[in-house]
Amino acid sequence: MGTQKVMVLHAFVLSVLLFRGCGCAIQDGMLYPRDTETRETKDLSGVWNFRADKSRNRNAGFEEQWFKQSLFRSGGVIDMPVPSSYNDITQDKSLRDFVGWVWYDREFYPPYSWQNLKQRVVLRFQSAHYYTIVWLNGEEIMEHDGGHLPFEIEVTDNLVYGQSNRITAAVNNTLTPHTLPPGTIEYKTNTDKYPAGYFVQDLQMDFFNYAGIHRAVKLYTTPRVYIDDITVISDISASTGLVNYNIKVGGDVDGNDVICQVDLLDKDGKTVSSKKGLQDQLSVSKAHFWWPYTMSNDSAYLYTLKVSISSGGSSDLYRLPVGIRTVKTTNTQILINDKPFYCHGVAKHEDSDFRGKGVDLPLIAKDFNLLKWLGANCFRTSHYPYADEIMDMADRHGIVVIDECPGVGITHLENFSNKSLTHHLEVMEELVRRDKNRPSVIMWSVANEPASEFPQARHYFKSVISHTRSVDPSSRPVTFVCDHGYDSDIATEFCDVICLNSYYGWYSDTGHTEVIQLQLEYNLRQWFKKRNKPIIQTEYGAGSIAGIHLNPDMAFSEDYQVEVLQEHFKIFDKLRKEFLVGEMVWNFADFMTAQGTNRVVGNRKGVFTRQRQPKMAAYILREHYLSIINSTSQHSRQ
Ligand code: GCB
Repeated sequence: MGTQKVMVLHAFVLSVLLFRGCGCAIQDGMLYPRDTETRETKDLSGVWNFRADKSRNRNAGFEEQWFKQSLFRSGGVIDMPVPSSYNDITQDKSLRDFVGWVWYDREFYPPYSWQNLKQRVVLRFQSAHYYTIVWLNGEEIMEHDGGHLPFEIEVTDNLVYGQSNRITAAVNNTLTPHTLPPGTIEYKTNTDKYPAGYFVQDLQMDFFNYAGIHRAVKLYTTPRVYIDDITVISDISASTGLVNYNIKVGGDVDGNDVICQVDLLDKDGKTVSSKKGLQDQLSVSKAHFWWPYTMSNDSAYLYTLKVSISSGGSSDLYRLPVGIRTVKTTNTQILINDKPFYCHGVAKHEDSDFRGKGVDLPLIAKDFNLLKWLGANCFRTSHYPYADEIMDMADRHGIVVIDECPGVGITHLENFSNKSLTHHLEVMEELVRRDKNRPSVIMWSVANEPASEFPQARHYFKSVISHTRSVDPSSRPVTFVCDHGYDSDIATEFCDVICLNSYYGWYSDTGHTEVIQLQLEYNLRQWFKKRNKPIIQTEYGAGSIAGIHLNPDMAFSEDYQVEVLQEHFKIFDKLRKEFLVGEMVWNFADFMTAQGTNRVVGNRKGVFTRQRQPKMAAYILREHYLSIINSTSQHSRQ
């Protein structure tokens, strides 16, 4: 096969096939699967069969129809844990760096009790990276474009009882100019240097493109007439909490025939307010508001919204955790429940040894303990939506979240095309649908460091931001994170809060900590002058290799990282009294990146190592955050 032909084939496999646009996944409410008296979940996490399609055109799986029978019948398989990234599980370098389709399958037996005609059964992937096609018993049932967010399909009529059922999933990690994040496939055509058909994936982001089934796969049941979606918007009036709710019913029913009972329960299970009807307002006198843990001794209070519906002989019940709180901004403040909130936290990644981006409860629990130990009261989900389990913890622990979509690396002209924009709008819809009821989420971030100086950026971000506002009924602030100069950016005017990344003393004037204060203060003041909006420094920092100490310090020593941070603190402490509403160090922990000469087995700007042990920087950050907590005595603010 000539080089030209192989190139064409790659282009076909990695782009056209990626976007067949079936769009058959459920597009409705997609409430998180929970066990209730009327619903049952079955977690299909475990060890699945796995094979990467290493054929030259990456298309053997489709040509040979691997989905038609058990994967082991069409070739060799290996054990692959779900959830997990597949990249770091084996000793095979070509699998770690693989680009293209990988195939998974597993069998399961649906319980006879589900055969009851009154049940719907739904198959849900909590997330898979990046493009996924799913078959059940050899029949294609859904596909989904994008990682980090759930997708699902009703499979009631596809299941067979009394014998095993097989789920097959093909997942492709290829990033193109129109995916989020975007990337490009580069074909190396010089046959003096590269084998025929050679290509590499170029990334426009600074983290490893971990791939696979990253979160749980679940089956869950609902009754035939079911609670499809719940939207909650809370408000406060003096000490009274108001919960506006709207319930969408799914199934073959007219909304008028549905009886709906809504109860709000406190932590003791006591009903504090009740209403009948699909849409109304609940009122709670002397309510416990949802506060960040640094603002109250009674923080992170979650009520339970118990929704019960019935229609004909069918009834459904769902319980949603609800926090009562408001978020507003002025030109110099973020207000939570009308009190000023100063965000002192971190930017994170979903990243750790072995499982890559696979959801991992011990790691999640450890990270929240570390956040509390640091005195951090917020984090940004840089640079993509994090797992529900992480967001649940934030709700429960009173840690505030800037919820970011995977719009990282929008830096090439093609990334601003209508095709990219359309996808970006859909992703924001999916993110808002998933997280709209979370009290911890105080702001949406639609992108990280886009080319906001391009003329196309104005229309693009105006559209994404206004669309996000229109789909979030609770009017949370919306932003994108900017690394361009105040004099070149033309798109932050649509943001409610200006979020800025800069690396004084690191990417510029490396080694010169003496210029940090001057440059940082000048930049922040210019931005405030330009936009007259509150500002968060969403990234700043320096890399350090744990264990390297140098005095006098130099870049990559722990000592240098400490000095860079401390110089920033001085300006933050000053501007916090004016318009600065937050600071977030880059990064919480060291994380894996693509290989490159400026990355030492990953990005080392963590204040913790990748194994979550503290560097010197973690101790001084802690001291700084605890001093903020003490100086603002935020507990007494309410
Ligand atoms: C940034 C990016 C982040 C990088 C970081 C760095 O501005 O937002 O993704 O990892 O800088 O360390 O270069």
